Amino acid sequence: MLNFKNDREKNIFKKIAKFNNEHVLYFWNELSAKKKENLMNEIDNIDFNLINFLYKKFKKSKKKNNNIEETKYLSIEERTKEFKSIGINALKSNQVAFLTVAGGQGSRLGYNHPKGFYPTSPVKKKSLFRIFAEKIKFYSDYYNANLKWYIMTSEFNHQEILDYFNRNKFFSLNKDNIYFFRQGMFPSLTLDGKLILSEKYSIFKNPDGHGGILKALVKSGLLKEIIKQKIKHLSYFQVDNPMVNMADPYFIGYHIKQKSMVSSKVIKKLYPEEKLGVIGKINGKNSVIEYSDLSKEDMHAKNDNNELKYLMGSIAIHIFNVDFLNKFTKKMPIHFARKKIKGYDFLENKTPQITELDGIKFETFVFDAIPFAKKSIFFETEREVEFFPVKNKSGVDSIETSIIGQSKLFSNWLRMIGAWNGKYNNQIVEISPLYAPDKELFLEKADKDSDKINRVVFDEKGIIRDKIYIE
Ligand code: UD2
Repeated sequence: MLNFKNDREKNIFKKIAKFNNEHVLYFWNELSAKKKENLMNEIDNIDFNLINFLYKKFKKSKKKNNNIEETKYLSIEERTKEFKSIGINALKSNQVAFLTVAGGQGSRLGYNHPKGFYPTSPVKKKSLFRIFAEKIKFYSDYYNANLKWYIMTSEFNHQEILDYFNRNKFFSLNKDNIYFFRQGMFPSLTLDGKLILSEKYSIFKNPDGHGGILKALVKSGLLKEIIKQKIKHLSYFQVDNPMVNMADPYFIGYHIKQKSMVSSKVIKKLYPEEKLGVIGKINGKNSVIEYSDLSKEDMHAKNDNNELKYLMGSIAIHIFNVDFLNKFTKKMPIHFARKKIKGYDFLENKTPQITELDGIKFETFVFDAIPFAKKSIFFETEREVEFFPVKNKSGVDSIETSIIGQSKLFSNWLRMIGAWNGKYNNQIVEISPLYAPDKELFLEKADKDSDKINRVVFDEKGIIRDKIYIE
């Protein structure tokens, strides 16, 4: 028999009973007043009608062919110097700011801290956050600009990330130029549509997907701030890719020249199942169709040249026009993912225990804004230059593949200035972003530094060293 002391408690029970979720009050009688308050607040904040609606949608959902038509993208060969100079002007005049999404749980990596702390650079094992910070530091100095950095966190990791930046003295960036803001959370459900109790007094919620970014920017007041600072374009990237070129003047310039509202970098997929959203038109509108929403048939479809019909994949590097974000009022579609979630099991005739439950996570995706944009563009980049994500413990997109990819890329930069004459033979190579964060800037600087670089690359006998770090 549950004991409810006052009207508030009784009303909470009524609400929860109406939606058949009484199990979340299973431990009610043993909770302290504070814990009861916590649970009641959480229940108060749940929109049960929305949850029921989504659950019904989930039950009916099946992967369908999406009637995707092909769409255009700017190929690497089509880049021009004009884009570069437009991009550089925008960077120099502080019209561009950076936006990183770091609110995810990184469960695939099996790492107990926020993914941004993960040691990722080949030699110095710099964390992802440090690598990004050093790049931003370089660009700020190089362009003599006051470049701002917005980082989206979630309840899972907000404080830990803040403490980390504080501990590391904001990696020598101006602390006032870095902003942290939390995304929203959404309750997960069991496969039979029930809420999950992760603690006796708390309901399990997952971050609401990177599509929650707009809501979070508005709620935190940062969007207003961004507009006030006359920032026009937000260069968006995920926390998992150390080689992102977040200040790519060609991409920024093309985005501006085309008056694009949302721009996306794309690469050629290596194989049909590669976990990249593919680009195409749906109902005549540019879109990214997430790999998990693509039917098998579409995934493997070929065109007349026997190439994959949906070949170009998004690598989650975008530029958003601030004015577009400010006027955006559409509701983002919600996606479902089946996940293992830790929570109490409520099996009959058994005291509930914490276990791994089969659950459903609801999320929104930031690229679902693309079809709502009056103008959007896709821009090709090279996988070997810009895409070495760290997502899995081992195998594809893991730290091993990332380190090999980064080392090969850096050895190629050295080859271009004549400081690498042999084969790449599993050497571990790193060029600090503080020396040069991308190829063009490296070539510009390294030409004058060849003696120093040769001393780092070769040993006394003129043999390439196994570990090379240029700073
Ligand atoms: C993402 C893209 C995929 C492709 C690939 C390239 C999605 C849904 N898919 O796949 O199409 O471009 O990247 O690497 O994005 N995050 C949050 N809050 C959340 C959820 C995620 O900030 O609620 C962040 C997370 O910290 C990470 C990024 O978003 O930086 C990617 O999330 P993911 O791991 O779910 O996406 P992934 O790698 O399957």
